[in-house]
Amino acid sequence: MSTPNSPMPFDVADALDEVERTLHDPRTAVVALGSNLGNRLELLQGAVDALGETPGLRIKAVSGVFETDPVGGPNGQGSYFNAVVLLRTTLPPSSLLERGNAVEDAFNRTREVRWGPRTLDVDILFYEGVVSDDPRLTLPHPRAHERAFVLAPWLDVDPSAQVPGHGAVAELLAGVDASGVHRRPDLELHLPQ
Ligand code: A4P
Ligand code: MG
Repeated sequence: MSTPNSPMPFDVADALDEVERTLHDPRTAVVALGSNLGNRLELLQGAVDALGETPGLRIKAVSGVFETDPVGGPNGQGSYFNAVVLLRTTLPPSSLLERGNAVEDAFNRTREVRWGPRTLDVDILFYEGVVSDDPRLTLPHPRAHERAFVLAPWLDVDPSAQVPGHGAVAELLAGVDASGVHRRPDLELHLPQ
């Protein structure tokens, strides 16, 4: 039994608190999807469905589909389809990242060239209450605040969204060049069945 004079070791108590907290207190998270190889719309819908099947994760809303000029990477890449998903989850951030990587792998994502063409990219933009500069999982995503291909679908799915440390998504989007980002009103993603 722990008394004020014989507390549990600090790190164990902290870890238990963390598990307890996430199990009972779902958090909002925001995930970006991108694809510029293969059937881009089917790939994005497949990612939404696969995320939606994850235990401890519920998708609340999905943005419109945006067709976007590639930023960075080799010349001659095709345009991307980008979208953003708003979700609630009891998974801690590290498990959400693992799940995102597993969904990428399920759609044959390979990683030969940084910023090169990809069937599917799943990035965590935001996880409620967590700021981290760990390179394995940086939160908020380190480039989200400067990228129109992320900010435009993020604003679409959550007009009041904020990027911690950077400000409102609406204001950030107004300050970047969005000329290569076009909403495709003829296309849409649906919530998982
Ligand atoms: N990582 C760290 N923080 C995060 C996070 N918040 N979410 C680590 C996801 N992953 C995070 O990612 C590399 C490493 O980042 C992972 O091991 C993970 O632990 P990756 O997906 O393997 O590689 P990547 O996607 O090529 O690199 P990166 O740095 O994620 O690239 P970006 O910044 O995502 O850019 N142009 C358009 N129009 N649309 C796009 O979607 N995407 C990119 C990729 C470039 N240009 C684009 C688009
Ligand atoms: Mg990525």
